Amino acid sequence: TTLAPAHPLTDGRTSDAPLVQALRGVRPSVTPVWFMRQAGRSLPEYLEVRRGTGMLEACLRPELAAEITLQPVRRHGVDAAIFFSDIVVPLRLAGVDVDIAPGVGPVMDQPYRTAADVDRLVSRRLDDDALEPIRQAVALTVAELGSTPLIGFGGAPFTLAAYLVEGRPSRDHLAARTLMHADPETWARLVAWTADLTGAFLRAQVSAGASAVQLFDSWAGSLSAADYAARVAPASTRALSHVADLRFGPDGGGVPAIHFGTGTGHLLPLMRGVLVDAGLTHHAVGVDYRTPLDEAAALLPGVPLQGNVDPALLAAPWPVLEAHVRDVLQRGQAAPGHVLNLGHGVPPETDPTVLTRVVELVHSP
Ligand code: 1CP
Repeated sequence: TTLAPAHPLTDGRTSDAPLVQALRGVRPSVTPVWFMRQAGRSLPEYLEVRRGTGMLEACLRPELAAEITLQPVRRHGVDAAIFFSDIVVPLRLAGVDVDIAPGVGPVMDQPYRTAADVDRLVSRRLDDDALEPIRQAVALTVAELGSTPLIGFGGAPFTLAAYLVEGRPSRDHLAARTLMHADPETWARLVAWTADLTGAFLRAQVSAGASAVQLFDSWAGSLSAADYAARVAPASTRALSHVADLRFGPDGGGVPAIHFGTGTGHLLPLMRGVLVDAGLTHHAVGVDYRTPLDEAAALLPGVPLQGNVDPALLAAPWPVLEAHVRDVLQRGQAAPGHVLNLGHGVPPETDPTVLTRVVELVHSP
């Protein structure tokens, strides 16, 4: 499917943007930088527009979602916008009773743990029509962004399944990891279903104008490499396959993709394999702060990397943070392309002027 000429990767708006170049393995003149969770509670302008509106409700109001997506781009001058939404939005659009509780995160009406629970869940379908607010929000955002690319995203099947099986945020995802072994067949049906849901969510964002995608497998680090390879990677490949046939521009390249998790030092080659198996040739692996980028580059020869400033250092004195950012930039030279980011999301109490200063440093080191 070659996308309409109006797509930003096709009409030239974002095809040479530093982020897109870095994800293609080319070193742009400046290192691109954006921050996971750059929208949200660190910004007073976010708290202002969110007042009185629930998280999921905000995600489903296109003008509001577009405005929140644009706020950190205007303020910090980052090289990419990340779509304001949540990994559980497609669950809600498929009719699952999920809410995002303030200060907690995604909470289900019940944990989905037995074969019967999973049967009921996977009988739900996500109608293409239900994705209309997502497409509208993306289109409104992209119309304002000009040459700054929008990154679309989705939750990886394991991370989504962890919330569904646990019913709420958990530390070690014990119930999910138990189900994977106690009833592998039910597990496989669950992650195939979450893969298709995230795949449809990603496809809606890319077809409406997103110039890259990021698959968040935030909790994959709790898995052994053997479990990840056997029980999770095939579903993640399935999720990303939903966007692999979308082609852009004269060279007909696929959408650039980033695969991110935390605590995944032992999984990096497998996570890269998911991108390759999905057929996404332009890609990067996201690395959290535990694995230095030069070590990640040695594990992933020839692969662009994203990361990995330690979010804890955002609250340290500037000279400490500055030295750390310079060290990350230096180690990032070991990869063919580097997108500077945090090792995980912006902590809500972060002083936003510090983020702006990091962007300035990365652009003029
Ligand atoms: O009311 C609020 O402000 C709620 C806080 C909030 C926000 C701003 C949540 C609840 N989600 C979001 C937006 C969000 N979620 C974004 C878009 C904006 C941006 O990055 O600037 C993205 C990419 C996500 C993705 C997301 N949601 C992930 C993957 C990224 C990560 O942080 O690992 C995960 C795990 C979630 C679940 C979730 N949603 C919200 C919370 C607090 C959580 C985590 C809960 C937990 O600890 O398990």
